[in-house]
Amino acid sequence: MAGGITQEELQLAARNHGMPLEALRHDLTPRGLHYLLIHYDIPAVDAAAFRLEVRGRVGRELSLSLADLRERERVDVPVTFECAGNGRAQLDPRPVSQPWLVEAVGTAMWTGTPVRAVLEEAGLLEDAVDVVFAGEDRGVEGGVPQRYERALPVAEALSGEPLLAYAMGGEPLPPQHGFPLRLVVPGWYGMTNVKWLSEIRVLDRAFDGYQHARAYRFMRSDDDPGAPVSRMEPRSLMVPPGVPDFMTRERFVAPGPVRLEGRAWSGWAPVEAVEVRAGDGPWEPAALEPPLGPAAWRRWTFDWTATPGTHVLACRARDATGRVQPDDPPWNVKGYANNAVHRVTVTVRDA
Ligand SMILES: Nc1nc2c(c(=O)[nH]1)N[C@H]1C(S)=C(S)[C@@H](COP(=O)(O)O)O[C@H]1N2
Ligand SMILES: [Mo]
Repeated sequence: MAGGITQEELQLAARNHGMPLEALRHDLTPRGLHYLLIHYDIPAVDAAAFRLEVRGRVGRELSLSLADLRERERVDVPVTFECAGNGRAQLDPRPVSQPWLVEAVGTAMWTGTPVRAVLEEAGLLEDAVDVVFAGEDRGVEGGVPQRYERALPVAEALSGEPLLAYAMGGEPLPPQHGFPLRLVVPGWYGMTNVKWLSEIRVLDRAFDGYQHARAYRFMRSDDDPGAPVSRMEPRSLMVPPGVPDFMTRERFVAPGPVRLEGRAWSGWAPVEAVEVRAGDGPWEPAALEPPLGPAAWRRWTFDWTATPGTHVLACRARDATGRVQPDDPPWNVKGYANNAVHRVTVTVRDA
């Protein structure tokens, strides 16, 4: 499957767009340029009739309107999202699903209220194990009819970080990003951030729904149960310098000094270093700016002197756990977490 993509992959790619890499220039991804991933259809949710139901292994069930949620403690946090399938289309053989190259990323200011206080108010029973977050959207996946559901272990749900978000960039969520309410879990891959959220269900056992048991696992073969996908691996991307060729998107740059720039993030620990390499040259440190927040990307810059010829520019990030972007990450069946070094081919010539 190294060859051309199928009509079905194209159908997915036309619905689910990435962030144009030039938008890495913005601290917060402008509305509409944030990437988008929707497994089924965007559901129509009536905000006036909306309730968030909290049930299961709780002392007291809750039913909260949007007004109830807006009256609670309000938090604004910049959070970088990345789809777990980002980089999938660069794997060989290519896993067939949404064919992302490297652009399934974005950072937004999310506004909402902490999950923890809502769970504390409901009162988790002592046997609580997993907290399921269920969306209003429905579909069939792998032959299994379902609504989109993901869970967090109780300790993560109570960590204080996960938010019930009703605004993005200071405005109500747009339909495609989960109107009127979504979960936001800093540091985890995108699938965790359940959109069109309408139910929180506390279980006394590990959640075994489709999006845990079958999807979002690192599998080496079709019958490998695999380990679950959770936090984002470190990644850096660069704004492609110069101007593109329309079809190939190869870059053309004039000779002389060029300021390269990009962003880097990791869901495991702060990014500590970004390095840049031109052609077969050495890896050299980029300058890092402070992160926008503990769960958002950092800007980096690197001054490069462009000399005539064709060069492959590369960047890689390292986080405080020591995780580094690999040249070639290990392959897995569903194509998750391909955080290979970002490479951009540039031809340097006079304009
Ligand atoms: N209800 C629901 N939530 C969902 C999804 C979905 O299909 N349905 N897609 C998930 C996936 S795979 C990703 S990567 C993120 C994407 O969020 P965004 O479209 O707001 O960028 O939403 C997640 N939340
Ligand atoms: Mo995703």
